Amino acid sequence: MSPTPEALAAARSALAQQTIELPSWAFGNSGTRFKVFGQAGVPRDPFEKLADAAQVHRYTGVAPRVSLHIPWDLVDDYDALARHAKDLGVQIGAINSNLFQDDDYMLGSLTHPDARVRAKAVQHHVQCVDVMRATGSTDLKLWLPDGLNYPGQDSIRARQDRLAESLQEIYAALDPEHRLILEYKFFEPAFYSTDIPDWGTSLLHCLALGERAMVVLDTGHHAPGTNIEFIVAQLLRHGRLGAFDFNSRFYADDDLMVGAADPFQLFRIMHEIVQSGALAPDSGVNFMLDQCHNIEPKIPGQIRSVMNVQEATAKALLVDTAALTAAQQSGDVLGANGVLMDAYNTDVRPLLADLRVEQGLDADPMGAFARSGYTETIVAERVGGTQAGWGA
Ligand code: PSV
Ligand code: MN
Ligand code: MN
Repeated sequence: MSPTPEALAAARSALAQQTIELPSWAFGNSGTRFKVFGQAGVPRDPFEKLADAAQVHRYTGVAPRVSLHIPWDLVDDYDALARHAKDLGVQIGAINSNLFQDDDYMLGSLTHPDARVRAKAVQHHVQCVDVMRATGSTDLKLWLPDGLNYPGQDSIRARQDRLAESLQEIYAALDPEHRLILEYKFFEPAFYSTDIPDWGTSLLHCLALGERAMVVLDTGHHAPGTNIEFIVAQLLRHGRLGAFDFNSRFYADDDLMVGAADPFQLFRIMHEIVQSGALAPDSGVNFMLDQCHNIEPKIPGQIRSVMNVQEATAKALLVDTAALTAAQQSGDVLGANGVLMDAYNTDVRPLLADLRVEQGLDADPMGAFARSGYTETIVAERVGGTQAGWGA
């Protein structure tokens, strides 16, 4: 069944308001633990990363914010960086702290047995809050690499107590308009026991902190087979889904382009978002990408990712909710599943192309960027680009 004109119009207006936040680290060189492949023309500093991110916004119209990672994006003058972003038509989004590249953190950061190391990790967040003040960012994003490799290495329970205390100190350093958003990941770099391995642990810490603490769901941070849309529904039900880190995984934390590995999963996630009304700009859910483009060109990689999120969202918006509810309530299992699959199988690309043209954009963002000559310009102008941060 094709969508009615009313359903298409409603989908268009919801899509016109959607925004997706880009990670600054997607634009620098990156790789795996085996090799970082350098690409010509990559940014040499955070100012150039913002310039590249602004290209993604320029051609998609829906990517107006850029997350920073500190200290990968360390600059002397954050006011100047925020002004630069504004001049480019974008703004600074979430500030990510970094607790995974300092020798002191070998046995943990916010959970470390030594109070000196914990204090150092807390202090790093106080500095991140200063960056938030200078850039107008409202989200402080924490991902904790802390954990154990061997049973008995440390007390699992004591680490949770230390974590709760450290998080309390960080939360107390926030301004009233700031949020603390807390990511989880089931393994890596620790392999036996991770200190925030799952959404339940993240949620418990958030509940203890207060209402401005929210869970971040990175789609790559789950065991194979995990029903991620269930987690989305559950967190939304409790008003604690603060943000997504979107990416694709075939195996673990692959950080590949969102929608590449499992577009159907992305659709199912967006269906829960739409059903809960969480797509609205004031819903409090920040739709961010957390990806690295190791072998593909970076700006087009981000453009494609943004488009993949838009396509999954458009399909979710086209679910015939009345028909779905009727089928669900009458116990029509196949009918209900059919309604969902009809929406998933709709080709939404013409709808999105029309919407872009209506917004004064090119119908084909990938082609328009390729034709712009931007890649050739940066390849000629930027010599000696640096790494995204991984392995830097
Ligand atoms: C950790 O794997 C993670 O997903 C966190 O979000 C980090 O901040 C990010 O990767 C860095 O790329
Ligand atoms: Mn992440
Ligand atoms: Mn990750």
